[in-house]
Parts: sequence; C-alpha cells; structure tokens
Amino acid sequence: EEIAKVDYLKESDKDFDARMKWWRDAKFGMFIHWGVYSVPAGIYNGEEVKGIGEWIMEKGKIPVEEYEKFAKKFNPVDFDAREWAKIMKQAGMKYVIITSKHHDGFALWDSKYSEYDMVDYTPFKRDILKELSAACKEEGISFGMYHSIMDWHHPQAQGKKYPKYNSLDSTLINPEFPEYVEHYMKPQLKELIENYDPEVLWFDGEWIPAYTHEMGLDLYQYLRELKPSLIINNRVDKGRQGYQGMNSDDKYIGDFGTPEQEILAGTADVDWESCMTMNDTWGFKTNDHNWKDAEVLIFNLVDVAAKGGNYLLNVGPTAEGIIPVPSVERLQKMGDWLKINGEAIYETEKLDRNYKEGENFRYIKKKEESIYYVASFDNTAENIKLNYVKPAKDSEIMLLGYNKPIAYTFSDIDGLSIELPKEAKINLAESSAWVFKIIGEERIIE
Ligand code: H79
Repeated sequence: EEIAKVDYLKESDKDFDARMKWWRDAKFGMFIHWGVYSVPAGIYNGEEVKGIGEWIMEKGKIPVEEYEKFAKKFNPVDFDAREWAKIMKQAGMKYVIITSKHHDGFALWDSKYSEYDMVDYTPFKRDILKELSAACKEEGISFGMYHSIMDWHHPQAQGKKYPKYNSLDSTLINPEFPEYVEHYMKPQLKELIENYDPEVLWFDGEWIPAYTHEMGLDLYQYLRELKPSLIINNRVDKGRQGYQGMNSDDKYIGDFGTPEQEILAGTADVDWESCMTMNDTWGFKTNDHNWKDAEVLIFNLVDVAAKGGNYLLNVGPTAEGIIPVPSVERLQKMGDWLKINGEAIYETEKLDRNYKEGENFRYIKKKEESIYYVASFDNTAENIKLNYVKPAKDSEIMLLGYNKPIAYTFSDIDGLSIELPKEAKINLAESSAWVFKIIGEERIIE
C-alpha cells in the first residue's frame, strides 16, 4: 500500500509554528565545538597557527595523514557528560548543539560508516554523543548537532585532493561529491537521527560549489521524513548571505537564519539565531585569552531576545574534556542573572522596532500577555525615561530582583518616567542589566 508522501518543503504556517515553539521559547543555547582540533589547540610543529582553532588543519596546511595523528592522541579522560549538562542547566541554557562532525571529517560518535571516529580511532573509545545526549535528556536540555557538509577527510569529499575543493571557486567542482552525499553523509545523518534522537540539525560548510541548492532541498526533505519534528538551520541550503546569515531569497529552505559572530541590527520576519564565541575561537586554542566580559554576553542575550532571535553561545572544551574555566565563570554569571531576570527572556517575543547603536534599553514582550519588560543597561541614572511602553492604569511597575513596586509617572505627552530607589541600586549593583516589568501596552511614537 502506497502512503502519501508529505512534502516538507511546503509546510503550513500553523504546522511550522507548532514545530518551532519550544525552540522559539528557549532563547538561549550552548554551542560546543569539540573534536580533533582540540588536541593541537592552535599550535602545529611548535608554531602558533593564526585563526579559528577548528580550522587548524586548513590554516596550518596540515596533510591528512599528519592530522590523523592528532586523532590517535585524542583521549579526553576528564570528559563528564553530566557535568557539562549541569553547566548548561545552571547557565539557564535550554538546548545544546555539539559538533557531530566538523570540517575535518572526524565523527564524535560510533559511526558504522567510518573508522575515523571517537570509538574506532582514539584511545578513549567512548561514544561522546551517546553520553551527552543521555545526560541532556536527564537535565531537560534539548539536544542538537552541528554537522559539516564540507569534509576534508572522506575520500570522495576531498581525500587525497584536499584542500583543492574547499574554496568558493566554481571552476573547482568535485565530481565525486554527489557520491559522498548519497552514500556517506546521508547514511551518517540517518544514523545520528536513529541513535541519538536530535531535536536540531545545524549544518555548515554548505558554500563549496559541489553542494547545490537541489541537494539542499533533497536533504531537508530526507531528514524531515526521518524525523518530522526536526528543526534544521538554513545552511542546509545555499541561501545565506555570508556571516550575516539570513537567506537572500524565499526559494531557499531552512527553518532559521544563522548570523555568525554578529547580531541583527533590528528585528526580522523570520526565525534566526546568532551564534557567537566568548573569545576569538570556536575550537579550543591554548593561547586565546581574549574573553568577552559577562556583562557583554548578558547584553548580547538581551539584545538578541529583544529582536526576536535565539543566542547560541559557544564553548570549546580542551582535549582532556574540560570546558575552560573562563567560560564556566561567565556562564555562572549569566545563570545568576537569568535566575532573577529569566522571565524577561524565555517565552517572550520581539517588539517591532529598530535599535540605535549605543541605545541603553531593550524592550521585550511576554508572549500572549500584556506584560512588557524593559532592560536598562544604564545603571547610573537616578531617573530613566522609557518611551515605548504605556503602563495600564493604576498598575505597579516592578524591578526584577527588587521586591517593592517603584515610583513612576506617565503622561501621553511625556511618556514614562521611572524613579530608581537608591536602595535598589545598592542591592542590584552587581547586575549588568536592570529589568523593569510593566503591565500595559506598547506606546507607538512616530
Ligand atoms: O563552526 C564554526 C566555524 O568553524 C565555521 N562556522 C562556525 C559556526 C566557519 N566560520 N568561518 N568559516 C567557517 C570560514 C568560512 C569562510 C567563508 Fe564564506 C566561506 C568565506 C567564504 C566562504 C561563509 C560563506 C562565510 C562567508 C560566505
């Protein structure tokens, strides 16, 4: 009996909204870049290799056989999946995306389609994705995977011709690439879905000329057939505009846009997620100490949420399996902030407005409720003016983390003016953003 095929390329808005709901509400996730590149950690033959750590094979011009030696030494004896899941939970992160396979082609799980994986190739012999997906399930963290379409190791994707086919040069099209897609990449992805039940697949490395728009459409349909509730980023197709990450045209498939190391200037009509690092690399580098302050990371989270996006914040664990201490410290601070202010982040939606550079306030609306949150990054003012929200008559305005209502005035002409109690300033001195909770409506000013 023939079962009618669902065309996942033509989904109704209602079905799409239902599928995206948990992801839209989640707002904050952890990106994990972990693999063979964590072993050299930015250094090859005693020399520092410039650039992002997970690209060391390419940037350091390391031949395949040489790079494989690092894989043979990958032995993360300190890896503890439950510890990682606890760090995510404590930070207030609701989902995780870990590199099942980065551009170097090494698989972090026990793949029956390759020996070049964690179980068959390393002294460690443990299946990372199995342990981490189980630990995340226990902590209530949604599990997802980053998967590179470009592959510097597989014989048909590159093989001995590495690194010939990695550029945008459309005169260099690998004729064997379709074979790799059909007989390796798709089976591996099926294996990942069947064995680890991911909620999200996060593709990358789609820019190489051998990978086509048609392949993207086919792959999207194939994966949704295997798991209809899957959420798949836009790099499954060819539509993204560089690091800005949003699709250039509706004909491209993918459930959300992927700005990389940047945040959109304003809101967007489609779903999006900004992925960012805490220092200057995704994969661990011994000598990268250029950490962003926790205050900046909190601002980014609020900024993204106010514009309707998600924030996917990266950690690059060491070859021993440790999430670097500076990362953990920052996540701890974000988690502390979210314990008080999380209601202004999770299950919220954007207000359609553009923000000016340097503006100190972010407006966020609670979904399906007349509750507005305004985060202030100016913690020195005694009196602050908030133009875009009008409190309901006789309603109280609260400052999250401060348990008394605070004094304010509102008029249609002058807008909202809030008095900051001195004592609140002392109590909340540590907070990098103060969040006001206002019951009311949006105030549109021309
Ligand atoms: O996994 C991390 C990085 O290794 C990977 N993406 C994040 C999430 C990555 N970042 N930068 N690159 C890969 C280098 C890619 C650079 C380019 Fe292009 C490819 C320049 C031109 C083609 C992608 C497409 C960026 C601009 C257009």
